[in-house]
Amino acid sequence: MFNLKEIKNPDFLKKLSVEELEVLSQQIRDLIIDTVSEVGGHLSPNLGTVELTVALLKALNLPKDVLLWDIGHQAYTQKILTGRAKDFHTLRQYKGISGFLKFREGKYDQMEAGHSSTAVGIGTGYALAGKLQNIKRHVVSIVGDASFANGTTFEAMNYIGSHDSEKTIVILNDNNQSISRAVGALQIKLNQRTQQYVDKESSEINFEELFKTRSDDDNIFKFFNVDYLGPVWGHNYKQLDKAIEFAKNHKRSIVLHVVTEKGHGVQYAAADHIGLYHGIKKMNKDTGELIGDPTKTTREKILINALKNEMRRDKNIVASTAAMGHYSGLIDLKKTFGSRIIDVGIQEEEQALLNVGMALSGKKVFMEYMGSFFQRAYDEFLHDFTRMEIPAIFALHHNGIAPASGNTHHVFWDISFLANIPNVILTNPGTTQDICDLMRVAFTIPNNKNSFIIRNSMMLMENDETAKCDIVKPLKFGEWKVHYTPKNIDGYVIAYDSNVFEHINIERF
Ligand SMILES: Cc1ncc(C[n+]2csc(CCOP(=O)(O)OP(=O)(O)O)c2C)c(N)n1
Repeated sequence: MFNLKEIKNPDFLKKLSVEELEVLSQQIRDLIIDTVSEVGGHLSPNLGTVELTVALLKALNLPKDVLLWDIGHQAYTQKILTGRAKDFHTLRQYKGISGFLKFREGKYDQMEAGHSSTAVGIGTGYALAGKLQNIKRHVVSIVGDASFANGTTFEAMNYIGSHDSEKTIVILNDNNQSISRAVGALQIKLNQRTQQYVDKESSEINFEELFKTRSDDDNIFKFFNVDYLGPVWGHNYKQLDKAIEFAKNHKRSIVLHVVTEKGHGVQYAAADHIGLYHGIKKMNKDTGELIGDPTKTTREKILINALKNEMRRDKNIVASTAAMGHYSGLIDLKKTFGSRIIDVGIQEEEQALLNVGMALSGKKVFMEYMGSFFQRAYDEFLHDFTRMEIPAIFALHHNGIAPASGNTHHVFWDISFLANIPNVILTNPGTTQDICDLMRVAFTIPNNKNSFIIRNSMMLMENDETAKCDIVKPLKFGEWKVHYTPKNIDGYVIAYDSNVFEHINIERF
């Protein structure tokens, strides 16, 4: 048994046998489950990367070598093995351990993120700097299969393949899932490859042979002039050790295709393909029962319910998401509206451009984004929608401060970056009934030439959380709602969002 809380750095891993590594992995899994079931956090992505992280920390010499986790939501094992197990109970709390990589937590966190698909590009920078500074080190970027499909990763691959002297190792952590079901052509291809070739049990794989045979295959990485090794099973230490060693000794940049299981080691999490255990609040760790009813009405769900009414009323409306439709419920509308509901995967820019084409063909386009991920589509918003006066409706969910996720997920920059763009109507419902009313306004403006934005707050109004949009009263432009008039007026508070009600309470008491 290991005393996880006493681990200061991962050096001790180098001496451990496979049996000892397996004991350690179980202890790490237990700590992750114990902690996340109490304080919340990313569960299944972390259960899926325990062995991969241990094998990498054993094979590399951090922080001399560079290990970059894309998004960083799956790096709990790295935190536990680099001196942070003792503070792990503070996960995602004020002044506690962040749910993502954070420089302030020490030298082992070599990048920061929260948004996807940046690790491979940052890896190219570390590799180039290594060459310029004449530093001999390994640079390893780990990216999930869903995040691989995002344009930023492809831009980095395009760079890597034409810069032979800047070697990087890209680990494709392929669990055949995004938060929920993964989509897209890359996913289909990878899945075919995995089904055909992955061998979970073998400890006798000859990696020289594997490299020669699989690299001859028609694969997208070869097309980018980057070598390929895999697939290997990411929960088998014998395979992982040899594959990582091969990648380290290989002279050229290489993609190591590691197949993992999201939720590995915990039956209910491994069986989940909806995304229930991707990120959780609290849970009964024995049964997997999620505490704090995840089906509870949220403002996203109210907005999507309003959308459903609008889509029934107007057959010309199409609605899309970028891999987040299970949170809002948008993806559930697929049963009713079929191909009028689109999930493009983690491709916020493609989502915008797809909708430009549809709008130019006469469709009424609705796009939902989690507000902070909308930053990815800023250029398309300005260059392809508002500049050309193309009418569109955007719902930006989760606005406000994101205390548990932290500053990568705060949604308030949008106010300043949207408010100064012409042809934008920026709205923010106060009550949940306002959401219904605003949705009707958005879809019925005659000859609209604007992008109509509905910022949708993270907060849930206790007093009217059941708004079902049965009755809709389109709001008028430029009209005020007076919610409360005090007897002695010394000044006014003008507010928007659900904060309106907090201001009223401050004033009253
Ligand atoms: C730009 C951006 N869009 C959306 C998200 C929300 N998000 C967080 S994790 C995730 C799924 C990532 O899937 P994958 O890269 O395959 O990693 P896995 O969680 O399966 O390990 C998504 C969509 C994000 N973090 N960043």
